[in-house]
Amino acid sequence: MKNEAKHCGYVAIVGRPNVGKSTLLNHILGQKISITSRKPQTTRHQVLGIKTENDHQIIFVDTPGLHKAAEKAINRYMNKAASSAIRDVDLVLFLVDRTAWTEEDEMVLQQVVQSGLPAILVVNKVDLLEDKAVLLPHLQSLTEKADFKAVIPLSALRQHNVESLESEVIKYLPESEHFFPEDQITNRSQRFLAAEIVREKITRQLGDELPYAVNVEIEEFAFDNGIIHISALILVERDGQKKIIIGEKGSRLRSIGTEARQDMERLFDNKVMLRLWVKVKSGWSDDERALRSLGYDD
Ligand code: GDP
Ligand code: MG
Ligand code: K
Repeated sequence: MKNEAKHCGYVAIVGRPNVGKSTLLNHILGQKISITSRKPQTTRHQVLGIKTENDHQIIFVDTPGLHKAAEKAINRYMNKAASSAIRDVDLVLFLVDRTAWTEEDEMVLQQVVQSGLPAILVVNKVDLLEDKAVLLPHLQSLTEKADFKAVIPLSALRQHNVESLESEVIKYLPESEHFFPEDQITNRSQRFLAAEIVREKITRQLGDELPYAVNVEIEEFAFDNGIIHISALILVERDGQKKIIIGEKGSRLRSIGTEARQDMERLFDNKVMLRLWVKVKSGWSDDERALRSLGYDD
């Protein structure tokens, strides 16, 4: 056995909605613990992704994208979660999209710079670049925006160049005992992950009608006779939203349930029996007290 010093540290993954933060985290961990979708702001809660390899343990913090309008309570909560993730970490990974630079990127950049933390700029989705020649001058211009430790172009989805990022990241981990057992990949419970999976399927299958209006609570999570029995309650704000989720003769809800169950079986490596219910609970996204009781204050 080698007798090398152990290293362990926290790494925040920040960037505007939809740049690929959750996709990157899931692929680094080799497991789906953070939900992804084409719509912005699918990640509402702070999720830790833990990767232990040899003497290094990296604890990733996935964050909701920072965004401008914080009118509703849920938006305020999300902004708070995003900016608090930048504190108390050893390194920041700042994700941007291949060529576009937006006002939202600029906002996140300000937070990164103000934090004074070492930061690596990750330019994601390079697989979508038709003309690779535009990449170099773009990387050059990004380098000038701040004093980044490194600038790494990659594709989180196609898994291109993700290893170079990982080998760069471990340089910034302080010498420390590991905080988590080596086989633990997340701080979240199976219950929490089950709720996130249901929410992801709803977000993916439905149009923009239901941006923040949906919340999922796990009412039952029980292991019985080799099967995990899960009951999930889908809370919406209005009756119309309930109808959309249920769909024609329940078809939408069934298809959400099928996809969610398949993902759960893969994640938990076990047969799953999933029951879904939809209930109207009006105004939950604009009521901070209701948010607290649903677990948004952690
Ligand atoms: P987040 O909001 O920053 O967490 O972004 P997500 O991880 O949810 O990704 C948003 C969308 O971008 C999803 O549809 C992903 O499949 C897609 N995506 C993420 N990374 C890549 C990539 O490297 N290449 C391509 N083509 N799409 C990506
Ligand atoms: Mg995300
Ligand atoms: K997203």
